[in-house]
Amino acid sequence: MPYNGLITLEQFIVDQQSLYKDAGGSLSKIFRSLELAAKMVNRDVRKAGLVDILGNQGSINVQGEEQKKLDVIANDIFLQTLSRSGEVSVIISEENDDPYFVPGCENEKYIVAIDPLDGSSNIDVNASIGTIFSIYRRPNAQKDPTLEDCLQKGKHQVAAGYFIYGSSTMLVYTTGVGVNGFTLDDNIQEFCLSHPNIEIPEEGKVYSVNEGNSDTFPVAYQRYLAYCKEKDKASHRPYSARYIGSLIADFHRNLLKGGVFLYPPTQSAPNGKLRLMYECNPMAFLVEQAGGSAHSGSERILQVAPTELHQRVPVIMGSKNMVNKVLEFIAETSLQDA
Ligand code: P6P
Repeated sequence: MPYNGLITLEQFIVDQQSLYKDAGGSLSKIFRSLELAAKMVNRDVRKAGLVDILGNQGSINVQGEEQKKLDVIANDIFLQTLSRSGEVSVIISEENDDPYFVPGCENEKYIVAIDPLDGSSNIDVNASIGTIFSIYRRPNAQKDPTLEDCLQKGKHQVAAGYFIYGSSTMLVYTTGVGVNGFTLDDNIQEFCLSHPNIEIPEEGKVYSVNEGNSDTFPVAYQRYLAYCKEKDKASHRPYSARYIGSLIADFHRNLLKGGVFLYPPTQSAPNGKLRLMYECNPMAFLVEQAGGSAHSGSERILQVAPTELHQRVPVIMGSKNMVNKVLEFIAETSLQDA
C-alpha cells in the first residue's frame, strides 16, 4: 500500500509504464527531468517578488516579445535537465529561434517541445503561469535529428502536459490513457496524485476569449459571442466571461469545471496568437483525452500539418458541446457567405 495513501508521481509512472509502452523507461526518465525542472522553476517563481528576477531581461524572443528574466531562467533550467536525461535528441522551445539538438544524443528517440513559462506577462502581477510540454518519438533515431523530425502532427504525440504555478503547483498530463493531475506537496517536495482520471464536462457556463479583439474576429465568432450573452435559462445563458490572459490558467479552470477557450483569427493575428507545437497541440491532446474537443475552426488541431516551428493557429477548445456550437456558427456563416 502507498505511504499514507499518497501515490507519488514516481509510483504512478512506474505503475503506468506498461500502459504506455515505455520500454526501457526512457519516457519515465524524461518525466523525472521535467519534474525536477518544474520544482526548480517553482522555487524561482515563488521567490520572484523577493529577488531581482522580475521585469524584463531586455532580450527579444522569436515571437518579438520582451523576454522576462524568469522566461530565460525557466528555459535554461528545462533545456539543461532535459539534455541531462540522456533520452532527448531535440528540444523545441518558444524561447529559442531554432531546434536545440542535444549534443551526444543524436540517436536518442524523443523530441520535446516546450513553452517554459507561458503567461509570462502575468509574472509581475502574481497571476498563475506555467510550463507546457509535448513529447514525440522520432521517425528514425538511426539518423541525425532534423527540423523535419520536429514538424509532426499533434496526433503523433506520445505525451503532453503542463505544470501550473498557481495557488498550488500542479502537474496535469496524459500519455494517451486518460488525464491525471498531481499536486506538489511542499513539505515532502513530491507531486502526489490529487485529480485521477480528469474528465471535462460536456457542457460549461464559461467562455474564455480576449474580447478586446472582437471587432476584428470573423463574423461567426462575433455571432457566437452574442449567443453566449443571450438570456436563456435552459442553456444556462448568459455564460460567464473568464479570461486571465494566461493559457494554462484559463485552460485548467475550463478542464475541471467545463467551458470553452477561444483564440480566433484577428486583423493583427490572422492565424491567431497561440503556437501550434508547444501550446495548441499539447492542450488539444489533453482536452481530447479528457473527453473534450480542440479545433482550429477548419480542422481538428491534432490533424494540423505543421510547416514552421513557431507557427500559430486559431484555436477553439474545451467542453465538446461548446466547441461544437462554435463550429455550428462557423458552418452556418460560411453557408450564408457562399
Ligand atoms: P492576449 C500569454 O502570452 C499567451 O501566450 C497565453 O498564455 C495567453 O492565453 C495569451 O497569450 C493571451 O494573449 O492577446 O489575450 O493577451
